[in-house]
This record gives sequence, structure tokens and C-alpha cells, in this order.
Amino acid sequence: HPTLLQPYSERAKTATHPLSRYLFRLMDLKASNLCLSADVTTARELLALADRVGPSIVVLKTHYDLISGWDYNPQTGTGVKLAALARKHGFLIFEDRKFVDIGKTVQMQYTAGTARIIEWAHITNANIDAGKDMVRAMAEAAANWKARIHYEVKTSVSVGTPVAGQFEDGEEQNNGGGDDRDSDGRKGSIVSITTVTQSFEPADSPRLAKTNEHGDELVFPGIEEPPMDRGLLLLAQMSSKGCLMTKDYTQACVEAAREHKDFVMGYVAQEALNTAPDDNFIHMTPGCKLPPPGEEENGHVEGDGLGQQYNTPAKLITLLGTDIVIVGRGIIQSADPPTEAERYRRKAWKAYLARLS
Ligand code: S5P
Repeated sequence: HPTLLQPYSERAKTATHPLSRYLFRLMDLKASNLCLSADVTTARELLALADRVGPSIVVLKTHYDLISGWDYNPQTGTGVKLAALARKHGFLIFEDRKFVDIGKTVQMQYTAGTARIIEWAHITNANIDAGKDMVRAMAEAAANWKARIHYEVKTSVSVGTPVAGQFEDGEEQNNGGGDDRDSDGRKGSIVSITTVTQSFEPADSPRLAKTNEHGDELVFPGIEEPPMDRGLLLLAQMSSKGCLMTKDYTQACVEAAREHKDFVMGYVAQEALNTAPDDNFIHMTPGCKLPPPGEEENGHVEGDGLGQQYNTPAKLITLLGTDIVIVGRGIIQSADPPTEAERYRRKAWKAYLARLS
């Protein structure tokens, strides 16, 4: 398939999803196709690890439900702190929630509840065993969230603080008396949602802060902030021994991805699944480990005794054509995670360059 031989910088131009376009550019910029699976046990360790390994990765994968001490505060909690680190180092946050339920339930799990995943995770994933309508349900939830974020931004800027010329369409703000609630009872004098852009985000919102408490710039140099779009990966194949996902199931994922190109970025899979001429989905692949430094590579590394199976970055990226390797214990359990992350980054990037040539 053409995407196997295309540089990420080229794929950045043709991917449908705005976040995929961003991610491909980020990969090119950081020379990294590494995702850290940050499966540590406490929020404190998670944040420390993200800060130390951030320079080597383009995606940080979380399982918020295995972290103790996760702070759910939507203004100051763990999600917000992760988002600030993501901005500082230039990586996207992927909550590996593997949603699987009826559409209505996943909408609520995705956007509400304790964790409010949609607020801090650029990317999440879903198992579509329950049927592909849930992908549409999640896409709808993400679109509504984005519209609401923009609405909140607009109202918080417009209420009582008229600033000339801030709206793209040149519309004047009208804060001069009158009813300042819209028909749904929300506060704010202007109700048009679509004309707002990200530049109106109030600087004092912690989720959108551009500097940390010490005044350091948090935007990774060389690239702007990611778009406010949310993305989904379909869990099309798994790394574990005896996985029950059939070829038909994987094919259903491919079809669902094509039907929701503006929300589905790609797959969690063990091999490349782009087959139609204009497919440009991104593949992220767990079950990745390197033999210890100095030992010879033969593509395969011993599993964990609990069903996990491992391949090397070279086998996954060069041979099987996936794009991003997801590494957990291979990095976390090493004596020096930042150094080990760099070793994985170099190997995985080399495997990508080998595929191109
Ligand atoms: O097929 C899969 C899909 C996923 S998302 N196999 C996996 O192992 N994962 C996740 O990747 C798993 O939940 C874990 O968070 C990570 C692999 O961790 P490691 O320590 O084995 O590298």
C-alpha cells in the first residue's frame, strides 16, 4: 500500500483527521514514532514519568483507572497537569479506555462521570464488538464537546469584556445590557458558535494555560497547539496470546474507520490495515519490546507469562508496516527510563527509515 512507502510528513498532508495531520507532523519534527504506555501505579509517578520521557515520545498512553491518587478536579487535576506536560514536550495523550457498550452509555462514559476523559485525552480507543453504531455515538459526543468548548470560550470572553475585532466574521460584541442568557438559559450575549477560533481561549484557564506556575512557556517549539478535535483508534487486533478477534471483526473495524474518517484516526493493530487506495489511517502497536542492550535481535522477545507477546520495533514497523510502537514495561521497568526511551525512539525511527528505503 502507498502509505507504507510515504514519509510521515507526506501523510500529514493527506490524512483526513486534523489530529492525524498534526500527529504525523509531530512525528516528523521529533523524529519519533514512539508511544509510552505509562502504566505506573500513582499519579505522582505518572506525571514525573511523562515529564522525563516526554522529549522522546509523540504519544503518552494512559490507563487512568489503574492510577491511584488520580485527581479528578477539572481545573487543577491530573488530566490538566498531563495536558500541560503534553504542551511542554509536544505529545498527544491517549487514554486506553477500550470503550465497549451501547452508544448512549459510551457517550456518557467518554464525556462525563469522574474522569471526563474527553477533556484531557486527545485520543481514546474502542472495541467495536457491540456494533459500529457506538463509533457514531462517540463521534457525535466529540463534535458536541468541541462545539460546547467553543461556546464556553466565547461566552467567557464576551460577557462583560468587550474586545473589538475578536470574531472572525467581524461581528461586534454586544454586552450593553439586555438579556445576557441565550434560549437555553446559558449565560452569554452571543450565541453563534461556529465563528469562534481557538485564539479566544482565556489565558487564565488552567486547561489552556500557555505557561506553568513558574512562567515557563509550555508550547513545544516548532509546532502550534494541537487542534481541539478528538480522535478515536479502533482496537482492531490485539497482541495477546489466544486473542479472540477474528478477521471479520478486524474487517468490520476497517469499514467503521472508513465510515467515520473525520473521527477515527486509525487503529490499535498488529499490522498495517490500509488497503483501499485512499486509506491513510495511523497504526499504533503494543506488544513491543527490545532485547537488552547488546543482545542480538531476531524480531521476537519473550512474553510476560500472562498472555502478552512481544515483537521488536524493527519487525512491527519495517516488516508489518505499523506506524507507532507502544512500549510500556520495556521502558518503565528499566533502570533509567529516559535513556531507555531514547533507545526505543532511535530503533523505531530507524525501522521507519528502513521501510521507506
Ligand atoms: O493488543 C493490545 C492492546 C493494548 S492497548 N495489547 C496491549 O498490550 N495493549 C496495552 O498496551 C496494554 O493494556 C498495556 O497498557 C500496553 C502494553 O504494555 P507492556 O508493558 O506490555 O509494553
